Amino acid sequence: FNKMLPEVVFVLGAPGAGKGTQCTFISKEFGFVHLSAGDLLREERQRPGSEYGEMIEEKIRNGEIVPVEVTCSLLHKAMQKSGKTRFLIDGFPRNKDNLEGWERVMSDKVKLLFVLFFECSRDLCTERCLGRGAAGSGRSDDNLESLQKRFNTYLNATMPIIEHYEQKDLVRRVNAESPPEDVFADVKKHFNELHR
Ligand code: UP5
Ligand code: MG
Repeated sequence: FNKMLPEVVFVLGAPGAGKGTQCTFISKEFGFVHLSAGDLLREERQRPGSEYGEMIEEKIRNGEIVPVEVTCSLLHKAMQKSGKTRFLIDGFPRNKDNLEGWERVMSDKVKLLFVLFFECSRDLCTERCLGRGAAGSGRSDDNLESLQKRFNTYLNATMPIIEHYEQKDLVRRVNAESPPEDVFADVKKHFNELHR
Protein backbone atom coordinates (compact mmCIF):
# COMPACT_ATOMS: atom_id res chain seq x y z
CA PHE A 1 0.00 0.00 0.00
CA ASN A 2 2.92 2.21 0.86
CA LYS A 3 4.12 1.82 -2.70
CA MET A 4 1.45 4.20 -3.91
CA LEU A 5 2.92 7.06 -1.90
CA PRO A 6 5.41 9.47 -3.45
CA GLU A 7 8.97 8.55 -2.46
CA VAL A 8 11.47 10.91 -0.92
CA VAL A 9 15.20 10.90 -0.29
CA PHE A 10 16.51 13.61 2.04
CA VAL A 11 19.96 14.87 1.02
CA LEU A 12 21.98 16.36 3.85
CA GLY A 13 25.56 17.43 4.53
CA ALA A 14 27.56 20.51 5.45
CA PRO A 15 27.34 23.74 3.45
CA GLY A 16 29.32 23.12 0.27
CA ALA A 17 29.55 19.34 0.72
CA GLY A 18 28.16 18.94 -2.81
CA LYS A 19 24.47 18.20 -2.23
CA GLY A 20 23.30 20.22 -5.23
CA THR A 21 26.01 18.87 -7.54
CA GLN A 22 25.22 15.24 -6.70
CA CYS A 23 21.45 15.81 -6.88
CA THR A 24 21.88 16.98 -10.47
CA PHE A 25 23.66 13.70 -11.31
CA ILE A 26 21.10 11.56 -9.46
CA SER A 27 18.23 13.34 -11.09
CA LYS A 28 19.67 12.70 -14.58
CA GLU A 29 20.44 9.06 -14.00
CA PHE A 30 17.57 7.96 -11.78
CA GLY A 31 14.81 10.37 -12.70
CA PHE A 32 14.19 11.79 -9.27
CA VAL A 33 12.93 15.38 -9.14
CA HIS A 34 15.52 17.57 -7.43
CA LEU A 35 14.04 20.03 -4.95
CA SER A 36 16.57 22.20 -3.15
CA ALA A 37 14.99 23.81 -0.09
CA GLY A 38 17.62 26.57 -0.28
CA ASP A 39 16.86 27.26 -3.95
CA LEU A 40 13.11 27.36 -3.25
CA LEU A 41 13.70 29.82 -0.41
CA ARG A 42 15.95 32.01 -2.59
CA GLU A 43 13.25 31.98 -5.27
CA GLU A 44 10.55 32.90 -2.76
CA ARG A 45 12.80 35.72 -1.49
CA GLN A 46 12.83 37.21 -5.02
CA ARG A 47 9.12 36.74 -5.68
CA PRO A 48 7.37 40.10 -5.95
CA GLY A 49 4.78 40.40 -3.22
CA SER A 50 6.27 37.71 -1.01
CA GLU A 51 5.69 38.54 2.64
CA TYR A 52 8.74 36.46 3.59
CA GLY A 53 11.42 38.04 1.38
CA GLU A 54 13.23 40.04 4.03
CA MET A 55 12.97 37.35 6.68
CA ILE A 56 14.40 34.75 4.32
CA GLU A 57 17.30 36.98 3.28
CA GLU A 58 18.17 37.73 6.90
CA LYS A 59 18.10 34.06 7.88
CA ILE A 60 20.21 33.01 4.90
CA ARG A 61 22.85 35.67 5.46
CA ASN A 62 23.08 34.69 9.12
CA GLY A 63 23.09 30.97 8.42
CA GLU A 64 19.90 30.55 10.44
CA ILE A 65 17.01 28.30 9.56
CA VAL A 66 13.73 29.60 8.17
CA PRO A 67 10.57 28.45 10.06
CA VAL A 68 9.32 25.13 8.76
CA GLU A 69 5.87 26.41 7.76
CA VAL A 70 7.47 28.45 4.98
CA THR A 71 9.94 25.82 3.76
CA CYS A 72 7.59 22.87 4.01
CA SER A 73 4.85 24.67 2.12
CA LEU A 74 7.30 25.56 -0.70
CA LEU A 75 8.42 21.93 -0.87
CA HIS A 76 4.89 20.58 -0.81
CA LYS A 77 3.78 22.95 -3.58
CA ALA A 78 6.80 22.08 -5.73
CA MET A 79 6.09 18.37 -5.29
CA GLN A 80 2.48 18.78 -6.34
CA LYS A 81 3.36 21.03 -9.26
CA SER A 82 5.88 18.50 -10.63
CA GLY A 83 3.25 15.81 -11.07
CA LYS A 84 6.03 13.27 -10.31
CA THR A 85 6.41 10.69 -7.57
CA ARG A 86 10.12 10.49 -6.65
CA PHE A 87 11.91 13.37 -5.02
CA LEU A 88 15.33 14.38 -3.77
CA ILE A 89 14.83 16.91 -1.02
CA ASP A 90 18.14 18.74 -0.81
CA GLY A 91 19.11 20.60 2.37
CA PHE A 92 16.07 19.74 4.49
CA PRO A 93 15.21 18.91 7.29
CA ARG A 94 17.97 20.91 9.00
CA ASN A 95 16.72 21.19 12.58
CA LYS A 96 14.14 19.93 15.04
CA ASP A 97 11.55 22.49 13.93
CA ASN A 98 11.97 21.30 10.30
CA LEU A 99 11.71 17.67 11.30
CA GLU A 100 8.63 18.11 13.47
CA GLY A 101 6.90 20.34 10.94
CA TRP A 102 7.55 17.88 8.13
CA GLU A 103 6.32 14.94 10.20
CA ARG A 104 3.18 16.83 11.13
CA VAL A 105 2.21 17.66 7.56
CA MET A 106 3.98 15.18 5.28
CA SER A 107 4.80 11.95 7.07
CA ASP A 108 1.56 10.26 6.01
CA LYS A 109 1.73 11.70 2.47
CA VAL A 110 5.16 10.36 1.43
CA LYS A 111 7.48 7.45 2.01
CA LEU A 112 11.00 8.34 3.14
CA LEU A 113 13.39 5.93 1.40
CA PHE A 114 16.61 7.01 3.12
CA VAL A 115 18.76 9.99 4.05
CA LEU A 116 21.78 10.53 1.83
CA PHE A 117 24.47 12.12 3.95
CA PHE A 118 27.58 13.72 2.46
CA GLU A 119 30.64 13.87 4.66
CA CYS A 120 33.20 16.53 3.88
CA SER A 121 35.67 18.39 6.09
CA ARG A 122 34.91 21.91 7.18
CA ASP A 123 38.04 23.28 5.50
CA LEU A 124 37.20 21.73 2.17
CA CYS A 125 33.56 22.86 2.36
CA THR A 126 34.61 26.39 3.23
CA GLU A 127 37.10 26.44 0.36
CA ARG A 128 34.39 25.28 -2.07
CA CYS A 129 31.85 27.88 -0.99
CA LEU A 130 34.41 30.69 -1.01
CA GLY A 131 35.51 29.52 -4.46
CA ARG A 132 31.93 29.59 -5.67
CA GLY A 133 31.50 33.08 -4.19
CA ALA A 134 34.67 34.32 -5.89
CA ALA A 135 33.44 32.85 -9.18
CA GLY A 136 30.33 35.02 -8.91
CA SER A 137 27.63 32.82 -7.34
CA GLY A 138 25.88 35.95 -6.14
CA ARG A 139 24.92 34.09 -2.97
CA SER A 140 24.84 36.46 0.00
CA ASP A 141 26.08 33.63 2.26
CA ASP A 142 29.23 32.63 0.32
CA ASN A 143 31.50 34.73 2.54
CA LEU A 144 33.64 33.79 5.52
CA GLU A 145 31.40 35.44 8.10
CA SER A 146 28.21 33.73 6.88
CA LEU A 147 30.05 30.44 6.43
CA GLN A 148 31.11 30.41 10.08
CA LYS A 149 27.48 30.87 11.08
CA ARG A 150 26.26 28.25 8.58
CA PHE A 151 28.71 25.78 10.06
CA ASN A 152 27.68 26.46 13.62
CA THR A 153 24.06 25.89 12.66
CA TYR A 154 25.01 22.72 10.81
CA LEU A 155 26.86 21.30 13.83
CA ASN A 156 24.34 22.35 16.47
CA ALA A 157 21.04 21.93 14.65
CA THR A 158 21.50 19.60 11.68
CA MET A 159 23.79 16.93 13.10
CA PRO A 160 21.12 15.92 15.67
CA ILE A 161 18.76 15.28 12.75
CA ILE A 162 21.33 12.95 11.15
CA GLU A 163 21.58 11.17 14.50
CA HIS A 164 17.79 10.88 14.67
CA TYR A 165 17.71 9.09 11.30
CA GLU A 166 20.82 7.11 12.18
CA GLN A 167 18.85 5.54 15.01
CA LYS A 168 16.22 4.50 12.49
CA ASP A 169 18.94 3.01 10.29
CA LEU A 170 17.99 5.32 7.43
CA VAL A 171 21.31 7.13 6.89
CA ARG A 172 23.46 6.30 3.85
CA ARG A 173 26.86 7.96 4.24
CA VAL A 174 29.03 9.00 1.33
CA ASN A 175 32.49 10.52 1.48
CA ALA A 176 32.18 13.75 -0.52
CA GLU A 177 35.82 14.84 -0.56
CA SER A 178 36.84 13.28 -3.88
CA PRO A 179 36.04 14.72 -7.33
CA PRO A 180 32.31 14.89 -8.19
CA GLU A 181 32.36 11.86 -10.55
CA ASP A 182 34.02 9.70 -7.89
CA VAL A 183 31.53 10.79 -5.24
CA PHE A 184 28.73 9.92 -7.64
CA ALA A 185 30.12 6.41 -8.13
CA ASP A 186 29.43 5.83 -4.43
CA VAL A 187 26.10 7.64 -4.50
CA LYS A 188 24.89 5.42 -7.34
CA LYS A 189 25.22 2.27 -5.26
CA HIS A 190 22.52 3.47 -2.91
CA PHE A 191 20.09 4.17 -5.74
CA ASN A 192 20.86 0.96 -7.59
CA GLU A 193 19.78 -0.91 -4.47
CA LEU A 194 16.27 0.53 -4.73
CA HIS A 195 13.47 -1.28 -6.50
CA ARG A 196 13.00 0.05 -10.00
N1 UP5 B 1 31.78 21.11 -5.62
C1 UP5 B 1 30.73 20.28 -5.40
N2 UP5 B 1 31.16 19.01 -5.28
C2 UP5 B 1 32.50 19.03 -5.43
C3 UP5 B 1 33.51 18.03 -5.39
N3 UP5 B 1 33.22 16.73 -5.22
N4 UP5 B 1 34.79 18.41 -5.55
C4 UP5 B 1 35.10 19.71 -5.75
N5 UP5 B 1 34.20 20.71 -5.79
C5 UP5 B 1 32.91 20.38 -5.63
O1 UP5 B 1 28.75 22.62 -4.22
C6 UP5 B 1 29.38 23.72 -3.61
C7 UP5 B 1 30.59 24.14 -4.47
O2 UP5 B 1 31.54 23.10 -4.46
C8 UP5 B 1 30.23 24.37 -5.93
O3 UP5 B 1 31.04 25.39 -6.42
C9 UP5 B 1 30.56 23.04 -6.59
O4 UP5 B 1 30.90 23.17 -7.93
C10 UP5 B 1 31.73 22.57 -5.76
P1 UP5 B 1 27.18 22.37 -4.11
O5 UP5 B 1 26.88 21.17 -4.91
O6 UP5 B 1 26.47 23.62 -4.39
O7 UP5 B 1 27.10 22.01 -2.56
P2 UP5 B 1 25.88 22.13 -1.54
O8 UP5 B 1 26.11 21.10 -0.51
O9 UP5 B 1 24.60 22.12 -2.30
O10 UP5 B 1 26.20 23.57 -0.96
P3 UP5 B 1 25.21 24.72 -0.52
O11 UP5 B 1 26.03 25.92 -0.34
O12 UP5 B 1 24.04 24.82 -1.42
O13 UP5 B 1 24.75 24.12 0.88
P4 UP5 B 1 23.94 24.79 2.03
O14 UP5 B 1 23.38 23.65 2.75
O15 UP5 B 1 24.74 25.72 2.83
O16 UP5 B 1 22.92 25.71 1.23
P5 UP5 B 1 21.35 25.66 1.03
O17 UP5 B 1 21.06 26.32 -0.23
O18 UP5 B 1 20.86 24.29 1.27
O19 UP5 B 1 20.86 26.55 2.24
C11 UP5 B 1 21.24 27.91 2.30
C12 UP5 B 1 20.53 28.59 3.46
O20 UP5 B 1 19.12 28.56 3.23
C13 UP5 B 1 20.72 27.92 4.82
O21 UP5 B 1 21.92 28.30 5.44
C14 UP5 B 1 19.50 28.46 5.55
O22 UP5 B 1 19.71 29.77 5.96
C15 UP5 B 1 18.45 28.43 4.46
N6 UP5 B 1 17.66 27.20 4.48
C16 UP5 B 1 16.65 27.06 5.42
O23 UP5 B 1 16.40 27.98 6.23
N7 UP5 B 1 15.89 25.93 5.45
C17 UP5 B 1 16.09 24.90 4.59
O24 UP5 B 1 15.36 23.89 4.67
C18 UP5 B 1 17.14 25.01 3.62
C19 UP5 B 1 17.91 26.17 3.61
MG1 MG C 1 22.96 23.45 -2.47
